[in-house]
Amino acid sequence: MPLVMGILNVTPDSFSDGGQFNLLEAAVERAEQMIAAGVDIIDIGGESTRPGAKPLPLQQELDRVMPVVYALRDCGKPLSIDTYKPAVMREALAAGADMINDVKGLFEPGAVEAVAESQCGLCVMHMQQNPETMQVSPYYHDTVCEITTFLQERIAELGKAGIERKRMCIDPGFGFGKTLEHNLTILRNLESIQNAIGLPLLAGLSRKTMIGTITGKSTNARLAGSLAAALVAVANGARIVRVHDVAETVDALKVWHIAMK
Ligand code: PT1
Repeated sequence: MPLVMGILNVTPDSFSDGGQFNLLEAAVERAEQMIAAGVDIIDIGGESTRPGAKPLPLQQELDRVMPVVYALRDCGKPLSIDTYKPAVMREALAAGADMINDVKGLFEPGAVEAVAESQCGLCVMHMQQNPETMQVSPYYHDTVCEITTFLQERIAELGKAGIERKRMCIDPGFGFGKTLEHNLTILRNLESIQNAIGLPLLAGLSRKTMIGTITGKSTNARLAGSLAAALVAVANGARIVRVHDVAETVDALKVWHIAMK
Protein backbone atom coordinates (compact mmCIF):
# COMPACT_ATOMS: atom_id res chain seq x y z
CA MET A 1 0.00 0.00 0.00
CA PRO A 2 1.26 3.51 -0.76
CA LEU A 3 1.72 5.66 2.34
CA VAL A 4 -0.39 8.71 3.13
CA MET A 5 1.39 11.76 4.55
CA GLY A 6 -1.14 14.11 6.15
CA ILE A 7 -0.48 17.84 5.93
CA LEU A 8 -0.61 19.63 9.29
CA ASN A 9 -0.17 23.33 8.57
CA VAL A 10 0.41 25.16 11.83
CA THR A 11 -0.30 28.58 10.37
CA PRO A 12 -2.85 31.13 11.62
CA ASP A 13 -4.55 31.25 8.18
CA SER A 14 -5.19 27.49 8.30
CA PHE A 15 -7.03 27.73 11.61
CA SER A 16 -8.60 31.22 11.43
CA ASP A 17 -9.27 32.80 14.85
CA GLY A 18 -5.61 33.21 15.85
CA GLY A 19 -3.92 32.99 19.26
CA GLN A 20 -1.09 30.60 20.06
CA PHE A 21 -3.12 28.21 22.23
CA ASN A 22 -6.04 28.00 19.79
CA LEU A 23 -3.53 27.21 17.08
CA LEU A 24 -2.01 24.36 19.10
CA GLU A 25 -5.40 22.98 20.11
CA ALA A 26 -6.71 23.09 16.54
CA ALA A 27 -3.57 21.44 15.17
CA VAL A 28 -3.74 18.57 17.68
CA GLU A 29 -7.41 18.04 16.89
CA ARG A 30 -6.62 17.88 13.15
CA ALA A 31 -3.86 15.37 13.86
CA GLU A 32 -6.24 13.19 15.86
CA GLN A 33 -8.70 13.23 12.96
CA MET A 34 -5.91 12.19 10.59
CA ILE A 35 -4.86 9.34 12.86
CA ALA A 36 -8.45 8.09 13.09
CA ALA A 37 -8.60 8.24 9.28
CA GLY A 38 -5.51 6.06 8.85
CA VAL A 39 -2.66 8.52 8.21
CA ASP A 40 0.85 7.00 7.97
CA ILE A 41 3.03 10.10 8.51
CA ILE A 42 2.09 13.51 9.93
CA ASP A 43 3.87 16.42 8.19
CA ILE A 44 4.06 19.43 10.51
CA GLY A 45 4.84 22.82 8.94
CA GLY A 46 4.90 26.36 10.35
CA GLU A 47 6.02 28.32 7.27
CA SER A 48 3.98 28.32 4.08
CA THR A 49 5.98 27.58 0.92
CA ARG A 50 3.17 28.06 -1.55
CA PRO A 51 3.83 30.45 -4.46
CA GLY A 52 4.45 34.01 -3.29
CA ALA A 53 4.85 33.06 0.38
CA LYS A 54 7.42 35.05 2.37
CA PRO A 55 9.96 33.52 4.76
CA LEU A 56 8.85 33.30 8.40
CA PRO A 57 11.24 34.47 11.16
CA LEU A 58 12.91 31.54 12.96
CA GLN A 59 11.42 32.23 16.39
CA GLN A 60 7.88 32.38 14.99
CA GLU A 61 8.37 29.06 13.23
CA LEU A 62 9.69 27.46 16.43
CA ASP A 63 6.76 28.92 18.41
CA ARG A 64 4.29 27.36 15.98
CA VAL A 65 5.93 24.00 15.36
CA MET A 66 7.53 22.94 18.63
CA PRO A 67 4.41 22.81 20.86
CA VAL A 68 2.78 20.59 18.23
CA VAL A 69 5.81 18.28 18.14
CA TYR A 70 5.71 17.95 21.94
CA ALA A 71 1.96 17.34 21.89
CA LEU A 72 2.16 14.67 19.17
CA ARG A 73 5.46 12.92 19.80
CA ASP A 74 3.77 10.01 21.55
CA CYS A 75 0.81 9.81 19.16
CA GLY A 76 2.11 6.59 17.60
CA LYS A 77 2.62 7.99 14.09
CA PRO A 78 5.92 9.19 12.60
CA LEU A 79 6.27 12.97 12.68
CA SER A 80 7.76 14.73 9.66
CA ILE A 81 8.88 18.36 9.95
CA ASP A 82 8.36 20.53 6.87
CA THR A 83 11.21 23.02 7.29
CA TYR A 84 14.41 24.21 5.61
CA LYS A 85 15.76 25.90 8.75
CA PRO A 86 18.52 23.94 10.52
CA ALA A 87 17.56 25.33 13.95
CA VAL A 88 14.00 24.05 13.55
CA MET A 89 15.33 20.68 12.36
CA ARG A 90 17.61 20.34 15.39
CA GLU A 91 14.96 21.30 17.97
CA ALA A 92 12.31 19.08 16.42
CA LEU A 93 14.65 16.09 16.08
CA ALA A 94 15.81 16.52 19.69
CA ALA A 95 12.13 16.51 20.70
CA GLY A 96 11.55 13.20 18.92
CA ALA A 97 10.57 14.05 15.33
CA ASP A 98 11.24 11.20 12.88
CA MET A 99 11.76 12.84 9.50
CA ILE A 100 12.79 16.12 7.87
CA ASN A 101 10.84 17.26 4.81
CA ASP A 102 12.96 20.02 3.27
CA VAL A 103 11.63 21.77 0.17
CA LYS A 104 15.12 23.28 -0.28
CA GLY A 105 16.95 19.93 -0.32
CA LEU A 106 19.14 20.78 2.72
CA PHE A 107 20.76 23.75 0.91
CA GLU A 108 20.50 26.09 3.92
CA PRO A 109 23.90 26.33 5.70
CA GLY A 110 23.92 23.84 8.58
CA ALA A 111 20.99 21.76 7.32
CA VAL A 112 23.12 18.85 6.09
CA GLU A 113 24.88 18.64 9.46
CA ALA A 114 21.60 18.80 11.40
CA VAL A 115 20.26 15.78 9.49
CA ALA A 116 23.58 13.90 9.33
CA GLU A 117 23.94 14.05 13.11
CA SER A 118 20.57 12.35 13.57
CA GLN A 119 19.11 9.05 12.35
CA CYS A 120 15.98 10.69 10.93
CA GLY A 121 14.35 10.10 7.58
CA LEU A 122 14.60 12.77 4.89
CA CYS A 123 12.60 13.96 1.91
CA VAL A 124 14.73 15.70 -0.72
CA MET A 125 12.63 17.92 -2.99
CA HIS A 126 13.32 19.79 -6.22
CA MET A 127 12.45 23.46 -6.43
CA GLN A 128 13.39 26.04 -9.08
CA GLN A 129 14.26 29.37 -7.35
CA ASN A 130 12.34 30.05 -4.10
CA PRO A 131 8.67 30.35 -3.07
CA GLU A 132 8.57 34.12 -3.59
CA THR A 133 9.83 33.98 -7.19
CA MET A 134 9.39 30.40 -8.41
CA GLN A 135 6.16 30.92 -10.38
CA VAL A 136 7.26 34.12 -12.16
CA SER A 137 8.70 32.37 -15.24
CA PRO A 138 9.56 28.69 -14.70
CA TYR A 139 11.74 27.34 -17.50
CA TYR A 140 13.31 23.97 -18.29
CA HIS A 141 15.21 22.71 -21.27
CA ASP A 142 14.21 19.13 -20.37
CA THR A 143 11.96 19.03 -17.31
CA VAL A 144 12.25 15.35 -16.34
CA CYS A 145 15.98 15.19 -17.07
CA GLU A 146 16.81 18.34 -15.09
CA ILE A 147 14.79 17.29 -12.05
CA THR A 148 16.25 13.77 -12.11
CA THR A 149 19.81 15.10 -12.41
CA PHE A 150 19.26 17.59 -9.59
CA LEU A 151 17.96 14.88 -7.26
CA GLN A 152 20.75 12.44 -8.21
CA GLU A 153 23.46 15.02 -7.58
CA ARG A 154 21.91 16.16 -4.33
CA ILE A 155 21.57 12.61 -3.03
CA ALA A 156 25.21 11.90 -3.91
CA GLU A 157 26.29 15.03 -1.97
CA LEU A 158 24.20 14.05 1.03
CA GLY A 159 25.64 10.54 0.86
CA LYS A 160 29.16 11.99 1.07
CA ALA A 161 28.05 13.89 4.17
CA GLY A 162 27.11 10.61 5.83
CA ILE A 163 23.35 10.52 5.23
CA GLU A 164 22.60 6.97 4.07
CA ARG A 165 20.39 6.51 1.02
CA LYS A 166 18.08 4.20 2.95
CA ARG A 167 16.99 7.23 5.03
CA MET A 168 15.84 9.20 1.99
CA CYS A 169 12.89 9.67 -0.29
CA ILE A 170 12.68 12.00 -3.29
CA ASP A 171 10.09 14.52 -4.47
CA PRO A 172 9.90 16.31 -7.85
CA GLY A 173 8.22 19.29 -6.14
CA PHE A 174 4.91 19.81 -7.94
CA GLY A 175 4.17 23.54 -8.25
CA PHE A 176 7.62 24.64 -7.08
CA GLY A 177 8.81 26.57 -10.12
CA LYS A 178 6.68 24.64 -12.62
CA THR A 179 3.97 25.59 -15.11
CA LEU A 180 0.90 23.36 -15.58
CA GLU A 181 2.65 21.77 -18.57
CA HIS A 182 5.80 21.08 -16.49
CA ASN A 183 3.70 19.55 -13.70
CA LEU A 184 1.84 17.31 -16.15
CA THR A 185 5.08 16.18 -17.77
CA ILE A 186 6.46 15.25 -14.33
CA LEU A 187 3.25 13.45 -13.34
CA ARG A 188 3.29 11.40 -16.54
CA ASN A 189 6.96 10.49 -16.00
CA LEU A 190 7.09 9.81 -12.26
CA GLU A 191 8.05 6.20 -12.84
CA SER A 192 11.15 7.11 -14.85
CA ILE A 193 12.28 9.65 -12.22
CA GLN A 194 11.82 7.11 -9.44
CA ASN A 195 13.52 4.31 -11.38
CA ALA A 196 16.48 6.49 -12.36
CA ILE A 197 17.14 7.36 -8.73
CA GLY A 198 16.05 4.15 -7.07
CA LEU A 199 14.46 5.73 -3.99
CA PRO A 200 10.80 5.96 -2.92
CA LEU A 201 9.06 8.95 -4.49
CA LEU A 202 6.76 11.29 -2.60
CA ALA A 203 4.18 13.30 -4.55
CA GLY A 204 2.49 16.45 -3.25
CA LEU A 205 -0.36 17.53 -5.52
CA SER A 206 -3.14 18.13 -3.00
CA ARG A 207 -5.22 21.28 -3.70
CA LYS A 208 -2.42 22.84 -5.76
CA THR A 209 -2.87 25.44 -8.51
CA MET A 210 -2.53 22.79 -11.23
CA ILE A 211 -5.70 21.11 -9.89
CA GLY A 212 -7.43 24.49 -9.83
CA THR A 213 -6.35 25.32 -13.38
CA ILE A 214 -7.60 22.01 -14.72
CA THR A 215 -10.92 21.99 -12.84
CA GLY A 216 -11.62 25.72 -12.49
CA LYS A 217 -12.18 25.21 -8.75
CA SER A 218 -11.00 27.30 -5.80
CA THR A 219 -8.67 25.79 -3.18
CA ASN A 220 -11.39 24.42 -0.91
CA ALA A 221 -13.21 22.73 -3.82
CA ARG A 222 -10.28 20.73 -5.15
CA LEU A 223 -10.88 17.46 -3.27
CA ALA A 224 -12.07 15.38 -6.24
CA GLY A 225 -9.33 16.72 -8.48
CA SER A 226 -6.75 16.05 -5.76
CA LEU A 227 -7.96 12.44 -5.31
CA ALA A 228 -7.64 11.84 -9.04
CA ALA A 229 -4.14 13.33 -9.01
CA ALA A 230 -3.10 11.17 -6.04
CA LEU A 231 -4.32 8.04 -7.82
CA VAL A 232 -2.46 8.94 -11.01
CA ALA A 233 0.70 9.54 -8.97
CA VAL A 234 0.36 6.16 -7.27
CA ALA A 235 -0.46 4.41 -10.54
CA ASN A 236 2.74 5.95 -11.93
CA GLY A 237 4.79 4.59 -9.04
CA ALA A 238 4.64 7.16 -6.21
CA ARG A 239 5.13 5.45 -2.83
CA ILE A 240 3.96 8.32 -0.62
CA VAL A 241 1.27 10.95 -1.27
CA ARG A 242 1.20 14.20 0.72
CA VAL A 243 -2.42 15.28 1.18
CA HIS A 244 -4.80 17.52 3.10
CA ASP A 245 -7.77 15.14 2.93
CA VAL A 246 -6.53 12.00 4.65
CA ALA A 247 -9.82 10.08 5.12
CA GLU A 248 -10.86 10.50 1.48
CA THR A 249 -7.39 9.64 0.16
CA VAL A 250 -7.11 6.52 2.32
CA ASP A 251 -10.46 5.27 0.95
CA ALA A 252 -9.50 6.03 -2.65
CA LEU A 253 -6.17 4.23 -2.24
CA LYS A 254 -7.83 1.20 -0.62
CA VAL A 255 -10.14 0.79 -3.62
CA TRP A 256 -7.33 1.45 -6.11
CA HIS A 257 -4.97 -0.97 -4.37
CA ILE A 258 -7.34 -3.92 -4.03
CA ALA A 259 -8.39 -3.64 -7.65
CA MET A 260 -4.96 -3.04 -9.17
CA LYS A 261 -2.65 -5.26 -7.13
C1 PT1 B 1 5.42 19.09 -1.61
C2 PT1 B 1 5.15 20.16 -0.70
C3 PT1 B 1 5.86 20.14 0.53
N1 PT1 B 1 4.28 21.14 -0.96
C4 PT1 B 1 6.96 18.17 -0.09
N2 PT1 B 1 6.74 19.14 0.82
C5 PT1 B 1 4.11 22.14 -0.07
N3 PT1 B 1 7.84 17.17 0.20
C6 PT1 B 1 4.81 22.13 1.14
C7 PT1 B 1 0.35 25.58 -5.81
O1 PT1 B 1 0.76 25.36 -6.95
O2 PT1 B 1 4.83 19.01 -2.79
N4 PT1 B 1 6.31 18.13 -1.29
N5 PT1 B 1 5.66 21.13 1.43
C8 PT1 B 1 3.16 23.28 -0.40
N6 PT1 B 1 3.67 24.07 -1.46
C9 PT1 B 1 2.86 24.51 -2.51
C10 PT1 B 1 3.40 24.64 -3.78
C11 PT1 B 1 1.52 24.74 -2.31
C12 PT1 B 1 2.59 24.99 -4.85
C13 PT1 B 1 0.70 25.10 -3.36
C14 PT1 B 1 1.23 25.22 -4.65
O3 PT1 B 1 -0.77 26.05 -5.56
